[in-house]
Amino acid sequence: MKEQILARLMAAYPGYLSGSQLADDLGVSRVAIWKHIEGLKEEGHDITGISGQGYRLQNIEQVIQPGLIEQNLSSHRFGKPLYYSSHTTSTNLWAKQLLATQQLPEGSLFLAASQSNGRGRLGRSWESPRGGLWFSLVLRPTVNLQKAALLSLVFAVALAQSLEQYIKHPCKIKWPNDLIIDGHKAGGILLEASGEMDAPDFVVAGFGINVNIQEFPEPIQQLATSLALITGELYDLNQLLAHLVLGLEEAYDLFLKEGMGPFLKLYKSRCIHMNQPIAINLGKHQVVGIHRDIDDNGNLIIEEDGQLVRVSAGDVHLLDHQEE
Ligand code: BT5
Repeated sequence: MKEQILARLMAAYPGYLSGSQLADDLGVSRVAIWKHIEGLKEEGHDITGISGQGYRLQNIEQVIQPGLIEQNLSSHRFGKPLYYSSHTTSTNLWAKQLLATQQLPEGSLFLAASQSNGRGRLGRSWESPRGGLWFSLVLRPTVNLQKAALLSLVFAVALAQSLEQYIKHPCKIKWPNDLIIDGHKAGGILLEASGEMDAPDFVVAGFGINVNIQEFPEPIQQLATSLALITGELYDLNQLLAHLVLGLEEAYDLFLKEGMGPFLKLYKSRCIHMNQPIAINLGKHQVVGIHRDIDDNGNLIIEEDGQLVRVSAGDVHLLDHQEE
Protein backbone atom coordinates (compact mmCIF):
# COMPACT_ATOMS: atom_id res chain seq x y z
CA MET A 1 0.00 0.00 0.00
CA LYS A 2 2.82 2.41 0.92
CA GLU A 3 4.47 1.83 -2.46
CA GLN A 4 1.16 2.55 -4.22
CA ILE A 5 0.74 5.81 -2.29
CA LEU A 6 4.31 6.77 -3.12
CA ALA A 7 3.77 6.05 -6.81
CA ARG A 8 0.67 8.25 -6.85
CA LEU A 9 2.43 11.10 -5.04
CA MET A 10 5.26 10.88 -7.56
CA ALA A 11 2.84 10.97 -10.47
CA ALA A 12 1.16 14.05 -8.95
CA TYR A 13 4.49 15.81 -8.33
CA PRO A 14 4.91 18.81 -8.01
CA GLY A 15 1.20 18.99 -7.21
CA TYR A 16 -0.70 17.89 -4.12
CA LEU A 17 -2.97 14.86 -3.75
CA SER A 18 -5.80 14.99 -1.26
CA GLY A 19 -6.23 12.29 1.37
CA SER A 20 -9.76 11.61 0.19
CA GLN A 21 -8.68 11.14 -3.42
CA LEU A 22 -5.96 8.71 -2.34
CA ALA A 23 -8.48 6.89 -0.14
CA ASP A 24 -11.00 6.60 -3.02
CA ASP A 25 -8.34 5.48 -5.51
CA LEU A 26 -6.96 2.80 -3.25
CA GLY A 27 -10.25 1.75 -1.65
CA VAL A 28 -9.23 2.42 1.96
CA SER A 29 -10.18 4.98 4.62
CA ARG A 30 -8.55 8.40 4.96
CA VAL A 31 -7.26 7.33 8.36
CA ALA A 32 -5.52 4.37 6.73
CA ILE A 33 -3.95 6.74 4.19
CA TRP A 34 -2.78 9.01 7.00
CA LYS A 35 -1.19 6.03 8.80
CA HIS A 36 0.64 4.91 5.68
CA ILE A 37 1.85 8.47 5.05
CA GLU A 38 3.23 8.54 8.61
CA GLY A 39 4.94 5.21 7.88
CA LEU A 40 6.49 6.63 4.72
CA LYS A 41 7.75 9.64 6.66
CA GLU A 42 9.31 7.32 9.25
CA GLU A 43 11.13 5.54 6.42
CA GLY A 44 12.65 8.90 5.54
CA HIS A 45 10.36 10.20 2.81
CA ASP A 46 9.90 13.93 2.89
CA ILE A 47 6.11 14.42 2.61
CA THR A 48 4.29 17.58 3.56
CA GLY A 49 0.59 17.75 4.32
CA ILE A 50 -1.37 20.98 3.98
CA SER A 51 -4.97 21.05 5.09
CA GLY A 52 -7.31 21.75 2.20
CA GLN A 53 -4.69 20.70 -0.38
CA GLY A 54 -3.45 17.28 0.67
CA TYR A 55 -0.07 15.60 0.55
CA ARG A 56 2.96 16.49 -1.51
CA LEU A 57 6.28 14.74 -1.95
CA GLN A 58 9.38 16.89 -1.51
CA ASN A 59 12.85 16.13 -2.83
CA ILE A 60 11.56 13.73 -5.45
CA GLU A 61 15.08 13.14 -6.77
CA GLN A 62 15.81 11.26 -3.58
CA VAL A 63 13.16 8.67 -4.35
CA ILE A 64 14.39 5.69 -6.32
CA GLN A 65 12.21 5.12 -9.37
CA PRO A 66 13.07 1.78 -10.98
CA GLY A 67 11.20 2.65 -14.19
CA LEU A 68 13.35 5.73 -14.70
CA ILE A 69 16.55 3.77 -14.09
CA GLU A 70 15.50 1.09 -16.58
CA GLN A 71 14.85 3.83 -19.13
CA ASN A 72 18.27 5.40 -18.56
CA LEU A 73 20.02 2.05 -18.93
CA SER A 74 17.86 0.68 -21.73
CA SER A 75 20.61 0.48 -24.35
CA HIS A 76 23.13 -1.22 -22.05
CA ARG A 77 23.86 -4.73 -20.76
CA PHE A 78 24.28 -3.76 -17.12
CA GLY A 79 21.03 -3.10 -15.29
CA LYS A 80 18.99 -5.85 -16.92
CA PRO A 81 16.98 -7.17 -15.29
CA LEU A 82 16.65 -4.68 -12.45
CA TYR A 83 15.52 -6.01 -9.06
CA TYR A 84 14.44 -3.21 -6.76
CA SER A 85 13.29 -3.23 -3.16
CA SER A 86 12.72 -0.27 -0.86
CA HIS A 87 14.25 -2.35 1.94
CA THR A 88 16.30 -5.53 2.01
CA THR A 89 18.93 -7.20 4.19
CA SER A 90 21.81 -6.83 1.73
CA THR A 91 21.75 -6.56 -2.06
CA ASN A 92 24.76 -8.93 -2.28
CA LEU A 93 22.90 -11.48 -0.18
CA TRP A 94 19.72 -11.02 -2.19
CA ALA A 95 21.60 -11.58 -5.47
CA LYS A 96 23.36 -14.69 -4.12
CA GLN A 97 20.09 -16.12 -2.81
CA LEU A 98 18.52 -15.82 -6.26
CA LEU A 99 21.65 -17.15 -7.94
CA ALA A 100 21.31 -20.30 -5.85
CA THR A 101 18.13 -21.22 -7.70
CA GLN A 102 18.22 -19.23 -10.95
CA GLN A 103 20.61 -18.71 -13.83
CA LEU A 104 20.68 -14.90 -13.76
CA PRO A 105 22.26 -13.17 -16.76
CA GLU A 106 25.38 -11.03 -16.50
CA GLY A 107 24.43 -7.46 -15.72
CA SER A 108 21.50 -8.32 -13.41
CA LEU A 109 21.23 -5.41 -11.00
CA PHE A 110 19.97 -5.57 -7.41
CA LEU A 111 19.14 -2.22 -5.84
CA ALA A 112 17.69 -1.24 -2.46
CA ALA A 113 16.78 2.13 -0.93
CA SER A 114 17.97 0.84 2.45
CA GLN A 115 19.59 -2.29 3.90
CA SER A 116 19.22 -3.74 7.40
CA ASN A 117 22.28 -5.97 7.15
CA GLY A 118 24.59 -4.21 4.68
CA ARG A 119 27.94 -5.97 4.62
CA GLY A 120 31.52 -4.86 4.18
CA ARG A 121 34.62 -6.99 3.69
CA LEU A 122 35.77 -9.54 6.28
CA GLY A 123 32.30 -9.81 7.81
CA ARG A 124 32.15 -6.14 8.74
CA SER A 125 28.88 -4.25 8.61
CA TRP A 126 27.92 -1.45 6.26
CA GLU A 127 25.56 1.35 7.34
CA SER A 128 22.91 1.66 4.65
CA PRO A 129 20.17 4.16 5.51
CA ARG A 130 17.94 5.80 2.90
CA GLY A 131 19.73 8.45 0.87
CA GLY A 132 22.53 6.21 -0.36
CA LEU A 133 22.92 3.96 -3.36
CA TRP A 134 23.23 0.30 -2.35
CA PHE A 135 23.45 -2.01 -5.30
CA SER A 136 24.98 -5.22 -6.64
CA LEU A 137 25.78 -6.47 -10.12
CA VAL A 138 25.92 -10.09 -11.21
CA LEU A 139 28.96 -10.74 -13.40
CA ARG A 140 30.24 -13.78 -15.24
CA PRO A 141 33.83 -12.84 -16.11
CA THR A 142 35.68 -15.21 -18.44
CA VAL A 143 38.91 -15.08 -16.43
CA ASN A 144 40.26 -17.08 -13.50
CA LEU A 145 39.41 -16.18 -9.92
CA GLN A 146 42.73 -14.44 -9.26
CA LYS A 147 42.18 -12.12 -12.24
CA ALA A 148 38.52 -11.62 -11.33
CA ALA A 149 39.62 -10.33 -7.92
CA LEU A 150 41.30 -7.42 -9.74
CA LEU A 151 37.84 -6.20 -10.62
CA SER A 152 37.62 -4.59 -7.20
CA LEU A 153 40.50 -2.27 -8.16
CA VAL A 154 39.09 -1.72 -11.64
CA PHE A 155 35.70 -0.79 -10.20
CA ALA A 156 37.28 1.52 -7.62
CA VAL A 157 38.88 3.46 -10.48
CA ALA A 158 35.62 3.50 -12.45
CA LEU A 159 33.55 4.73 -9.51
CA ALA A 160 36.13 7.35 -8.50
CA GLN A 161 36.19 8.71 -12.05
CA SER A 162 32.40 8.73 -12.39
CA LEU A 163 31.83 10.32 -8.99
CA GLU A 164 34.47 12.97 -9.57
CA GLN A 165 32.92 13.84 -12.91
CA TYR A 166 29.44 13.99 -11.38
CA ILE A 167 30.12 16.09 -8.29
CA LYS A 168 33.11 17.99 -9.71
CA HIS A 169 35.21 17.28 -6.65
CA PRO A 170 38.31 15.05 -6.43
CA CYS A 171 37.66 11.44 -5.47
CA LYS A 172 40.56 9.23 -4.35
CA ILE A 173 41.09 5.59 -3.45
CA LYS A 174 42.41 3.84 -0.36
CA TRP A 175 43.61 0.29 -1.10
CA PRO A 176 41.94 -1.87 -2.02
CA ASN A 177 38.65 -0.16 -2.75
CA ASP A 178 37.60 2.59 -0.38
CA LEU A 179 36.36 5.72 -2.15
CA ILE A 180 37.79 8.69 -0.33
CA ILE A 181 36.65 12.28 -0.64
CA ASP A 182 38.38 14.99 1.39
CA GLY A 183 40.01 12.30 3.52
CA HIS A 184 36.74 10.54 4.42
CA LYS A 185 35.12 7.36 3.17
CA ALA A 186 32.24 8.04 0.76
CA GLY A 187 31.84 4.52 -0.62
CA GLY A 188 33.06 0.95 -0.69
CA ILE A 189 33.00 -2.18 -2.81
CA LEU A 190 32.41 -5.80 -1.82
CA LEU A 191 33.30 -8.47 -4.37
CA GLU A 192 32.08 -12.02 -3.75
CA ALA A 193 32.85 -14.88 -6.13
CA SER A 194 31.70 -18.45 -6.45
CA GLY A 195 32.94 -21.36 -8.54
CA GLU A 196 36.19 -23.08 -9.45
CA MET A 197 39.58 -21.38 -9.07
CA ASP A 198 40.18 -21.37 -12.83
CA ALA A 199 36.61 -20.48 -13.84
CA PRO A 200 34.35 -18.55 -11.50
CA ASP A 201 30.68 -19.32 -11.95
CA PHE A 202 29.67 -15.80 -10.95
CA VAL A 203 30.90 -12.70 -9.21
CA VAL A 204 28.55 -10.49 -7.20
CA ALA A 205 29.97 -6.98 -7.07
CA GLY A 206 28.34 -4.83 -4.38
CA PHE A 207 28.65 -1.07 -4.29
CA GLY A 208 27.76 1.32 -1.49
CA ILE A 209 27.80 5.07 -2.14
CA ASN A 210 26.86 7.63 0.51
CA VAL A 211 24.96 10.09 -1.64
CA ASN A 212 22.46 12.30 0.22
CA ILE A 213 23.09 11.04 3.76
CA GLN A 214 23.27 13.96 6.21
CA GLU A 215 24.40 12.22 9.36
CA PHE A 216 26.22 9.00 10.26
CA PRO A 217 25.97 6.99 13.49
CA GLU A 218 28.63 7.54 16.14
CA PRO A 219 31.08 4.71 15.35
CA ILE A 220 31.69 5.94 11.80
CA GLN A 221 30.94 9.66 12.20
CA GLN A 222 34.61 10.61 12.06
CA LEU A 223 35.55 8.45 9.10
CA ALA A 224 32.51 8.60 6.78
CA THR A 225 31.21 11.30 4.47
CA SER A 226 28.59 11.68 1.76
CA LEU A 227 28.46 13.53 -1.54
CA ALA A 228 25.88 15.90 -0.03
CA LEU A 229 28.05 16.67 3.00
CA ILE A 230 30.99 17.42 0.71
CA THR A 231 29.28 19.69 -1.81
CA GLY A 232 26.16 20.86 0.05
CA GLU A 233 23.99 19.60 -2.82
CA LEU A 234 21.39 16.84 -3.00
CA TYR A 235 21.74 14.43 -5.90
CA ASP A 236 19.20 12.65 -8.07
CA LEU A 237 19.68 9.00 -7.10
CA ASN A 238 18.20 7.73 -10.36
CA GLN A 239 20.45 9.74 -12.61
CA LEU A 240 23.54 9.10 -10.53
CA LEU A 241 22.95 5.35 -10.43
CA ALA A 242 22.65 5.17 -14.22
CA HIS A 243 25.84 7.24 -14.56
CA LEU A 244 27.75 4.92 -12.20
CA VAL A 245 26.47 1.70 -13.77
CA LEU A 246 27.50 2.89 -17.24
CA GLY A 247 30.99 3.68 -15.96
CA LEU A 248 31.20 0.21 -14.39
CA GLU A 249 30.09 -1.48 -17.60
CA GLU A 250 32.66 0.40 -19.67
CA ALA A 251 35.47 -0.42 -17.23
CA TYR A 252 34.42 -4.09 -17.06
CA ASP A 253 34.45 -4.48 -20.84
CA LEU A 254 37.85 -2.78 -21.11
CA PHE A 255 39.27 -4.99 -18.34
CA LEU A 256 38.08 -8.18 -20.08
CA LYS A 257 39.63 -6.99 -23.33
CA GLU A 258 42.90 -5.48 -22.12
CA GLY A 259 43.41 -6.63 -18.54
CA MET A 260 44.74 -4.47 -15.71
CA GLY A 261 47.04 -2.43 -18.00
CA PRO A 262 44.74 0.55 -18.62
CA PHE A 263 43.79 0.77 -14.93
CA LEU A 264 46.99 0.42 -12.94
CA LYS A 265 48.32 3.90 -13.64
CA LEU A 266 44.92 5.45 -13.03
CA TYR A 267 44.61 3.55 -9.77
CA LYS A 268 48.02 4.66 -8.54
CA SER A 269 47.36 8.28 -9.42
CA ARG A 270 44.24 8.23 -7.23
CA CYS A 271 45.67 6.15 -4.39
CA ILE A 272 46.00 8.35 -1.27
CA HIS A 273 48.96 6.49 0.21
CA MET A 274 51.42 6.15 -2.68
CA ASN A 275 54.88 6.88 -1.28
CA GLN A 276 53.41 7.44 2.18
CA PRO A 277 54.23 5.62 5.41
CA ILE A 278 51.62 2.95 6.10
CA ALA A 279 50.98 -0.04 8.34
CA ILE A 280 49.06 -3.21 7.50
CA ASN A 281 48.00 -5.82 10.03
CA LEU A 282 48.47 -9.36 8.77
CA GLY A 283 47.01 -11.33 11.64
CA LYS A 284 50.13 -12.27 13.63
CA HIS A 285 52.42 -9.51 12.44
CA GLN A 286 52.32 -6.02 11.02
CA VAL A 287 54.05 -4.65 7.93
CA VAL A 288 55.17 -1.07 8.46
CA GLY A 289 56.94 0.89 5.75
CA ILE A 290 56.61 3.17 2.75
CA HIS A 291 54.04 2.18 0.15
CA ARG A 292 56.11 2.13 -3.07
CA ASP A 293 54.00 0.50 -5.75
CA ILE A 294 51.13 -1.78 -6.79
CA ASP A 295 51.91 -4.82 -8.95
CA ASP A 296 49.92 -6.34 -11.83
CA ASN A 297 48.12 -8.63 -9.40
CA GLY A 298 46.90 -5.70 -7.34
CA ASN A 299 49.31 -6.39 -4.45
CA LEU A 300 50.80 -3.52 -2.47
CA ILE A 301 54.59 -3.27 -2.58
CA ILE A 302 55.87 -1.85 0.69
CA GLU A 303 59.44 -0.91 1.51
CA GLU A 304 60.06 -2.17 5.03
CA ASP A 305 63.54 -1.79 6.49
CA GLY A 306 65.05 -1.55 3.02
CA GLN A 307 63.25 -4.72 1.78
CA LEU A 308 60.32 -4.79 -0.65
CA VAL A 309 57.38 -6.73 0.82
CA ARG A 310 54.26 -7.71 -1.16
CA VAL A 311 50.89 -7.61 0.59
CA SER A 312 47.74 -9.07 -0.96
CA ALA A 313 45.11 -8.46 1.74
CA GLY A 314 44.44 -6.35 4.80
CA ASP A 315 43.55 -2.82 5.80
CA VAL A 316 45.87 0.09 5.19
CA HIS A 317 46.50 2.44 8.10
CA LEU A 318 48.04 5.72 7.12
CA LEU A 319 50.83 6.87 9.40
CA ASP A 320 51.61 10.53 9.55
CA HIS A 321 49.56 11.17 6.40
CA GLN A 322 49.59 14.61 4.86
CA GLU A 323 46.45 15.38 2.80
CA GLU A 324 47.33 16.91 -0.53
C1 BT5 B 1 33.46 -1.96 2.22
O1 BT5 B 1 33.87 -2.81 3.23
O2 BT5 B 1 33.82 -0.82 2.11
C2 BT5 B 1 32.44 -2.57 1.27
C3 BT5 B 1 31.09 -1.94 1.40
C4 BT5 B 1 30.12 -2.49 0.37
C5 BT5 B 1 28.71 -2.10 0.66
C6 BT5 B 1 27.78 -2.52 -0.45
S1 BT5 B 1 26.20 -1.81 -0.27
C7 BT5 B 1 25.55 -2.83 -1.49
C8 BT5 B 1 26.19 -4.19 -1.30
N1 BT5 B 1 25.42 -4.97 -0.37
C9 BT5 B 1 26.09 -5.22 0.76
O3 BT5 B 1 25.65 -5.84 1.75
N2 BT5 B 1 27.32 -4.66 0.69
C10 BT5 B 1 27.53 -4.01 -0.59
P1 BT5 B 1 35.05 -2.51 4.25
O4 BT5 B 1 36.24 -2.03 3.52
O5 BT5 B 1 35.15 -3.75 5.06
O6 BT5 B 1 34.50 -1.33 5.13
C11 BT5 B 1 33.61 -1.54 6.18
C12 BT5 B 1 33.89 -0.48 7.24
O7 BT5 B 1 33.53 0.81 6.73
C13 BT5 B 1 33.06 -0.66 8.50
O8 BT5 B 1 33.72 -1.50 9.42
C14 BT5 B 1 32.92 0.77 9.02
O9 BT5 B 1 34.08 1.16 9.74
C15 BT5 B 1 32.91 1.60 7.75
N3 BT5 B 1 31.53 1.91 7.29
C16 BT5 B 1 30.38 1.24 7.53
N4 BT5 B 1 29.36 1.82 6.88
C17 BT5 B 1 29.87 2.90 6.23
C18 BT5 B 1 29.30 3.88 5.39
N5 BT5 B 1 28.01 3.91 5.06
N6 BT5 B 1 30.15 4.85 4.91
C19 BT5 B 1 31.46 4.85 5.21
N7 BT5 B 1 32.04 3.93 5.99
C20 BT5 B 1 31.26 2.96 6.50
